[in-house]
Amino acid sequence: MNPEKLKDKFIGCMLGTHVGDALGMPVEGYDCKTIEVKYGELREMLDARMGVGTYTDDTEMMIGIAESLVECKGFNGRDMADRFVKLHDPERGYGVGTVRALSLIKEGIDWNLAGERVFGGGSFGNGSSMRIAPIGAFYYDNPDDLRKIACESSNITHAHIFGKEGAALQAFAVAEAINSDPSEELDKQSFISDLIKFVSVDGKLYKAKLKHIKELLKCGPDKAEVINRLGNDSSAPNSVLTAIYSFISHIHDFEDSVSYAVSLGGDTDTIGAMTGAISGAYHGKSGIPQRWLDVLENGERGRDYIEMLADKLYELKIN
Ligand code: AR6
Ligand code: MG
Repeated sequence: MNPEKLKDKFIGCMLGTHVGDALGMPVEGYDCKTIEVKYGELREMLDARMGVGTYTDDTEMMIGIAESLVECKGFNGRDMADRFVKLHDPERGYGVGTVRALSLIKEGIDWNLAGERVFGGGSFGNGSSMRIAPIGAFYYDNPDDLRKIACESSNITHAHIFGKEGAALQAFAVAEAINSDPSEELDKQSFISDLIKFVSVDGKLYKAKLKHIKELLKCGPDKAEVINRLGNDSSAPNSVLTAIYSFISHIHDFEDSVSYAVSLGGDTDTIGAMTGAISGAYHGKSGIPQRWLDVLENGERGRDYIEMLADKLYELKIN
């Protein structure tokens, strides 16, 4: 692939996470109908919580993953866990399971053992899938390593098999989007078939829902049908597939895909973030609307910092 295009895609999946997170955050927890009545199609960043364009735990934890990969020149679980703890800002709205895992790590429990203690056997929340974009990018050309590292990174906070499988599938969707050329017509059915092949024997639920996506693509369903079949809550099995569908059903336009994802309601910041990661990996930063990039928070660890991290990750990958 053309190096400039590849770099654009590395940056796109990480800024895409930030954009989707920031677009979805103000309507988190709203249902689909309420969003439609209040905002119609949500295409502008609203002012809420910490301000217009600010991110939540999704992007904060993604920054932790990217920093760790760059600093350690690859995966280092101890370092990644410590970064999650160091970056944790309670104002950003973390899930209860993740807060529990991070406090166990802070207390000195081994980084590889804390996750299992959450919810007695591990969380299957979408918290380890929402942050995974840098792993999808860094291992975009090696599905075996991608699966292994996605699962190990998930294990820090989300040790349940559905948590790990969700993280691996979301990372693989990012990787496949990087590998696809947006100037050529994408075969949507075979894109989903490749994801089905990637899912492990433990991920039957994910395989079944990917098959639903194949059917939904044929009939152009209404939003209620999509929510009913794929879900829109904060568990990984009820949100990763929703993001994949939002991307693939609006493949030609980054803005359409993320706006659609958020319009489904429920866990809007995270479904927006995961859709933004895949769509940003496909179209690159150049496919993200400038008016959205312009309003992203840009402090010490904001938009420019995320782009710089993506750039470093790309340099590490190609050298
Ligand atoms: N048993 C029962 N419920 C579970 C289990 C389980 N083993 N695992 C997860 N849940 P959590 P996250 C449910 O708390 O994944 C933020 O707003 C349970 O209802 O581990 O980091 C982000 O932006 C639990 O509260 O946190 C995302 O939107 C929920 O899944 C979201 O939270 C989430 O799992 C990510 O949360
Ligand atoms: Mg969030």
